[in-house]
Amino acid sequence: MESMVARAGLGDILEKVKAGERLTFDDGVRLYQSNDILAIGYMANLVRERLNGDNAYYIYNQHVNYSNICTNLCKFCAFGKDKDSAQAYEMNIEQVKAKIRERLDEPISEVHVVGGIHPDLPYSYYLDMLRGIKEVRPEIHIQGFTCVEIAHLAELAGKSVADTLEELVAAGLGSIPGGGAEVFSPRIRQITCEKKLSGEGWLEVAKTAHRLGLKSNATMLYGHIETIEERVEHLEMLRNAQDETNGFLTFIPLAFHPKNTELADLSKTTGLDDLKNIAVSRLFLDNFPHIKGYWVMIGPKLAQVALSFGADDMDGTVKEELITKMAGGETSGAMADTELIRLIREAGRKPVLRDTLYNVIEEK
Ligand code: V47
Repeated sequence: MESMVARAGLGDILEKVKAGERLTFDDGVRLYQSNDILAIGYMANLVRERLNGDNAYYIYNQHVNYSNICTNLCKFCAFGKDKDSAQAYEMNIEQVKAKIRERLDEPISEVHVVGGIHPDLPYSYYLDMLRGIKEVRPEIHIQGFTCVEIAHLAELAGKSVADTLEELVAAGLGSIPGGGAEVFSPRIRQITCEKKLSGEGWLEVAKTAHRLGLKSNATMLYGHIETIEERVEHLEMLRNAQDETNGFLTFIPLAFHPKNTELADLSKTTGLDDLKNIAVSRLFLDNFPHIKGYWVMIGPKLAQVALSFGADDMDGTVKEELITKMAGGETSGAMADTELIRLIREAGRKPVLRDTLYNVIEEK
C-alpha cells in the first residue's frame, strides 16, 4: 500500500500522517486534486483506526422538521419555501409532540430538530417546542437548531447568542447539529445563499456554544460551484475553531442534491468525490473525533464503503428526513437498526450503538 501512495505522488503526506503531523493547506489541495482514491483512502483509514479502532457508530434517532418556511431561500435548497408557497407548512407544538409520541415504543435516544428561518414564529414557540418534546419523552436528547437558526432566535429574543443558548438549554436543548455551514467562502455565500448568516457568524455561534459546554457538529455542502481551494479553506476554518474550543464532535460532508433547486442544472456528486470528501476531511480535520458518512445523502451502500475510507459513523435510523428527500434523494427515509448493524458488520467493523455525545449504549 505504501508504494502505491508513493506512486500517487503522496509519499510526503503519508509520512506526515504516520507521524501524526498536521497537514497544510497545500496538502489538502493536493489530496483533493488526486484521483488516487485508494491511496487517499488508505491514509484516511490509518487515521480512522488510530482514533476509533474498528468501531462504527450509529444512533437510534428521529428527525423533526417543524417548518419549511424560510426567508433565506438558498439556491441549493429544495426544502425551504416562501411563506405564501402552496407547499409551505408549519407544525404547531401539539403536532411536534404527536411526532414524538408516535414513536414512543422505539428506543430512540435523539431527536434532530431543524427548520428554516421563519419570518414570524415567535421566540416562545421554540422554547415551547423544546419543553413540549421533553414533556412527551423526558430522557430524549434534543439536537436542534443549526447555528443559523440560533443566530435568528437570538435576534428574535433581543438577547446575546450566549444568553439565548442558555435559555434554550434550560428548555431542553442538548446539542447543536452541523447544518447551515454550507461553504464558508463569501464568494459561495454571495452566489448561493446571500441572506444567510456569514461563515464567520456561523463559527462564532458554534464557538459560543462550545464555551458554554454545548457540543456541536459541523458540515460542508460540496459538489456544487465550490472550488477545491474553497473546500480546504472551509476545513481549515473549522480546524482552527476546534483548536480554540474543542467542542465539535463530528464532521459530516454533505453531498449536494440538485433536483428541485435553483442549481438543478448541475450534476449529482459522484461516488469518487463522495469518498474523497470523507477521506480528505478525515485527514485534514485531525482534531475532530468523528467523521460521519451520512447514509441519507450518500446512500447506504457508499456509506458502508466509507467506513474504510475515514468514516467511523453512519448516523442512524432517521425516518422522515425532508431536506434530502425534497432535493431528489433516493435513499432518504427510515433505516432499521438491524440493517445498519448488517452493513457495519459486513464492512468488517464493530457496530457500536451510541448516544448523541458518543457515550456507548451497546456494543453489538
Ligand atoms: O444545512 C440543503 C444541507 C443541511 C441540500 O449534525 C443540502 O449530525 C444536499 O446539516 N443537497 C441539513 N444538502 C442537514 C444537516 C445534517 C444532517 C444529518 C446530520 C447532521 C448532524 C446534520 O443540508 C443544510 C444544508 O447544508 N442541504 N439543501 C441539498 N439540496
